[in-house]
Amino acid sequence: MSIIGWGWNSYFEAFWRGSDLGNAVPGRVVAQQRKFWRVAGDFGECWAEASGGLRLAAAESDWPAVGDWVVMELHGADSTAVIQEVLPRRSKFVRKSPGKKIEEQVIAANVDTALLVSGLDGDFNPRRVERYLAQCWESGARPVIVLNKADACEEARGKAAEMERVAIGTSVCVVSARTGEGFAELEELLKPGHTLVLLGSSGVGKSTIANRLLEETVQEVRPVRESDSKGRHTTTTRELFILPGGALLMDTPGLREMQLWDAENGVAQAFADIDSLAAQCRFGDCRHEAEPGCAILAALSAGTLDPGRVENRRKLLREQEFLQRKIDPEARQEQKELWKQIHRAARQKYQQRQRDEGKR
Ligand SMILES: Nc1nc2c(ncn2[C@@H]2O[C@H](COP(=O)(O)OP(=O)(O)O)[C@@H](O)[C@H]2O)c(=O)[nH]1
Ligand SMILES: [Mg+2]
Ligand SMILES: [Zn+2]
Repeated sequence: MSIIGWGWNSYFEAFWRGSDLGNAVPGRVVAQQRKFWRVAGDFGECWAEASGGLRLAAAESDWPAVGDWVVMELHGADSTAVIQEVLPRRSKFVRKSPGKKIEEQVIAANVDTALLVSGLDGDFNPRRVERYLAQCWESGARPVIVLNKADACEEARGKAAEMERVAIGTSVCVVSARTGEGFAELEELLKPGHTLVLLGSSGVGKSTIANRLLEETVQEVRPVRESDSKGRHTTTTRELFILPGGALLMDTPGLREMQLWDAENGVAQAFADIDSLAAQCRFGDCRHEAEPGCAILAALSAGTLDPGRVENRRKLLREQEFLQRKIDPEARQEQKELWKQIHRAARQKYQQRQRDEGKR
């Protein structure tokens, strides 16, 4: 498979041409095992380790993640290849790394569409989906909500309608990975060279969906415990696959917790309906608690706004405030500037290329 088949495009090409890379080759990370990465490219596939320079990189988020495009040097069949550099990411789905450390963890890099999967069984939880949505809007990938196990649920339509109320700006697909119901709608999202990632708790059916889309059994599927409908954590290596139609699909292990990383804009976007209500409150500094003329309180008492949703937004904003006090403000600003520069540079290179091609 060529790098084009693995999703290489003008965005990455722009960074590739711009650097002085000697005889290195590009490759895409398809799996990770501790400090080794499985990389695919024009050369085929091989395992690679990080160069000394990369190993000195301080933050966990600077390490290669599944979906990343890397610059690597091949050293023949007998020795491990070496990853020199991670090319700038076009998008990245992240979370706060679990535990006390205030650190960003990259779950999936260079994703176009994120399939946020829930089960229509015991797992169903719109509040959790709001959390994923916020982080997804922040990531640069487009979210699609997938409700799986329609075959095991009597009131799938009702639950879908409930989820649609949190799905501002995105769509909700009701599917069954067991029967194939609803898959036509999913398959419309699969375009050659596009990368999709399956995200969601353990046991919701991500690997079963992957197997069905792959038209073969590649990912291990384990029964969920009946008592709490939670799956055991079976997917130990994340993997990136090429689907029969040419789209790229990433399966991920179930994320036990999904604490947001810096996602101020993502939270705003996920709750855009509430923000636009807030703009109608009589007082500019309304806290939506007891103030007269509060549009949010009015919507709550009219029953057009879900109190659970308002409470969740408050909770996520509090988490953001806490996090932002903890993240080194200088590092945070640097990161923001870096993203701006990356996107500006990519845009300029792309526009230059368009002009050059116009002249030819
Ligand atoms: N009834 C039903 N069960 C499903 C469906 N999809 C997956 N499952 C079951 O849910 C369990 C967990 O599936 P798995 O794909 O491993 O979930 P993952 O942890 O999200 O990858 C397995 O027992 C699957 O057979 C579905 O559409 N309907
Ligand atoms: Mg799985
Ligand atoms: Zn208000």
